[in-house]
Amino acid sequence: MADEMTMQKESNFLSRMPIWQKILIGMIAGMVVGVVMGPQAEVLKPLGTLFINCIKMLIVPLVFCSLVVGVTSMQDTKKMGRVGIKALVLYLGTTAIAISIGLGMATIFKPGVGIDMVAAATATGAKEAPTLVQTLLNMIPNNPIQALAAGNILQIIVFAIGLGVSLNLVGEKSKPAVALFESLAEAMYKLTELVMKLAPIGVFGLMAWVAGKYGIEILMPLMKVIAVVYIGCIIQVVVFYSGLIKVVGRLSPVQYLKGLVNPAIVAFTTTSSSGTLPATMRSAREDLGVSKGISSFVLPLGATINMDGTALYQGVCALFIAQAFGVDLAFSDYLLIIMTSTLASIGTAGVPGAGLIMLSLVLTTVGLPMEGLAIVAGIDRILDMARTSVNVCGDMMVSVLVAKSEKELDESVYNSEEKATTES
Ligand code: DAS
Repeated sequence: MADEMTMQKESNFLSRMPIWQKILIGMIAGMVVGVVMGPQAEVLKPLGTLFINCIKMLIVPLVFCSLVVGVTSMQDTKKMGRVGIKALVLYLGTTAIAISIGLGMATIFKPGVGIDMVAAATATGAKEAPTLVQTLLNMIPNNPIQALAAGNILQIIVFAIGLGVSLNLVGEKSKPAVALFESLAEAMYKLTELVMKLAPIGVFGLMAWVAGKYGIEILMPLMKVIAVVYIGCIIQVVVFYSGLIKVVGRLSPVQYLKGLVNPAIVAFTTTSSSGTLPATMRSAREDLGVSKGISSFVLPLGATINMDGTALYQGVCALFIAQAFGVDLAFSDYLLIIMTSTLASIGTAGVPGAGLIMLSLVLTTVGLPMEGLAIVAGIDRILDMARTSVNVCGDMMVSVLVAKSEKELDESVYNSEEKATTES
């Protein structure tokens, strides 16, 4: 009887524990187990893969249904255009600031000085940068079903917006279809909630694998790069984003930072903005009071084209590689890095490691040796954790500011001390 009572108490305690504490415990436990087990911790990776696959399963149906609902909830097409323009201006502006912070940090701390690398005679080919026209044309799906099946998020966004606008224009007859999408979106939100209960276990498996794979000693020579990227990311979120929330949104930066906890941790451990989208949308709505219409429109867009953390990382790594190979950069090279990193970050997919692939664009454009990729590739997962978290924090900041400007921010939710992180 006493044992049953104890087990009951323990299960009540665990069920009452806030989800973010469970995720944090999973993360710390994973790091400890990974360091103890070393490379053998690889056996725990499937726990993380299971969690990542579950959230990947959500992405396409969640983005598609919530975007259609987001658009149909804005009957006023003019308003949707206004919201889109506000989001795009904020997304591009914050990306340019992120790159500038990255370049400034790497210029001050010079992480690459002292590492004498000699570029090989022939630089290996890099990913060709699609022209702006090509990038825009590629956003229109030839076959929307194929775009959905392939998970081409940019094409899914374009098709969902088109479908939503068309349903608005059809009017009365579209009510059953809109109702169907609304119930499908609700179902996706509920499925997200269920999948998020797996987060602590998934995070444990991912962190054990990462800690076991990298250990501590391997990171020593590259600790400076990691430190510069992480400090830059913290400045971007705690100073720049919080400052915009305070000055532009006239809202409490503390409440904004509290609302970030869940999605930031999920982004940190999964290194996937798209994969974190279900958690991002849930926290934006339930912790920060962003309306469904705004969150369903602004966040999928941001998870696809707004990668401030990636842009900051590309600024740091471009300078790190230039310093490591002794290449002097002119002012025009810095401008080139800012422009290329902005475009490269827009083109970066919200999936693990995408930023490293796009870094080759920046290196080629500025004429830096591609061998530099190999140096940073070794610690890419560690850097990806920070940059993905910033990507997600930037999306949430923009959704709050846009919702506030459209009077679609529930400030009673935004200012409440109770956050979804307090729910089990
Ligand atoms: N991991 C990417 C993301 O999901 C970012 C990156 O690789 O730079 O946002």
